Amino acid sequence: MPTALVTGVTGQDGAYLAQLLLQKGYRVVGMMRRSASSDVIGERLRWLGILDDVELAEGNLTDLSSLIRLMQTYQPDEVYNLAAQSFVAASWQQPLLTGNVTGQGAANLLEALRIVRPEARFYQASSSEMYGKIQEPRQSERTPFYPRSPYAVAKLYAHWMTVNYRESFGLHASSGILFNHESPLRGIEFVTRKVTDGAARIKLGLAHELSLGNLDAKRDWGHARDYVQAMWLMLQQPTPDDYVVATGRTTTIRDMVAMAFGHVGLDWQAHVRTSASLIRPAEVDVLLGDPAKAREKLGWTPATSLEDLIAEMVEADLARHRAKRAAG
Ligand code: NDP
Ligand code: GDR
Repeated sequence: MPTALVTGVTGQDGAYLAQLLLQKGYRVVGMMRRSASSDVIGERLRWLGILDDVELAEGNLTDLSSLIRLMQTYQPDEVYNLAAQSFVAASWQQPLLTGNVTGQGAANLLEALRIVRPEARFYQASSSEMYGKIQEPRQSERTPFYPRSPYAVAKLYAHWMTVNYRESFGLHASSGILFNHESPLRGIEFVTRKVTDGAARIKLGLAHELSLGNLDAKRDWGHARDYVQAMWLMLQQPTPDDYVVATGRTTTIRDMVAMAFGHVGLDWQAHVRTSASLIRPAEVDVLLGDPAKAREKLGWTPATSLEDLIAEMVEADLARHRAKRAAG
């Protein structure tokens, strides 16, 4: 039974990846940071019904010794680095922490791997945010990067460290440049979930309006459940490489909002207002990925349309609020 070590296992992707790896017969060790609220940690794993199947082990990307200890204890065959301060907007409020966790943290993990477990295969969660100020209308593995936030700058460092450790030390280290992917397990601060939760609350009479920022930005959105498959496929290849993972379709925030509100029969314009406080200091205006390489080399294609994704998220939020209401 192969062993996988997943950092960020309590996050959206960590939960779906753990589920996929368990289905494939892996022993899954999930790294989580210590929290004073340990009773609520693992909610996403519980939602997927796999909390008891994942071995949770404490560690922190900023603490190299904890990473070395995890490598020594579990001797993983595959290491997936999903942990990060992942909210772009927060990265302007906490730029140094974002650099320490999202950037340096990945380097710490690569070091632990190189020192203790160089034969293990490594996945780095790179991001389409690295493209930032767009240089080409469709972004592929060959498109130049131009990061537009402290988060994206940190991700770029982690990305190049992954490439560098592959080239310097011959590690089987791959980087997935993933475009936005969402699900009912998406954090509530990200725009899709904020919108599906808002639409559900307004539909149920729990709220009247929703404040959003820039409605003109465009994103290439897919389903997290589909995207974790690509992560796993990358580590099954004989040689490590970098891959764009995207749907190849881009949609404005405005049209996504209309989709979510339309799903519950509401006119979004009657409920959504824009707030200057939610506009970012620098914006990534449009992202549109070209997943041709992932399709050709990994045989990966996205299975879920944006319409189905948004419908699934709205339904999950309706169900959550109804359950809360029923529980009093
Ligand atoms: P989430 O924000 O849902 O999860 C982030 C995870 O990182 C959480 O488990 C969090 O733990 C953990 N974490 C944060 N800081 C530390 C730390 N110092 N040490 C250990 N763990 C820590 O992100 P997603 O699941 O959406 O994304 C997974 C990865 O993919 C991230 O690296 C993200 O930047 C990247 N990415 C995501 C995309 C997306 O669209 N979702 C697209 C491209 C890249 P806790 O629960 O304690 O907060
Ligand atoms: P993003 O996702 O920054 O692309 O990063 P997010 O959902 O936060 O923003 C997407 C776009 O929506 C606009 N927007 C708003 N965003 C939020 N969060 N809240 C709002 O009220 C709002 N109104 C408009 C934003 O300005 C932006 O243009 C996500 C994260 O998962 C990263 O970790 C990951 O690397 C990238 O996707 C790919």
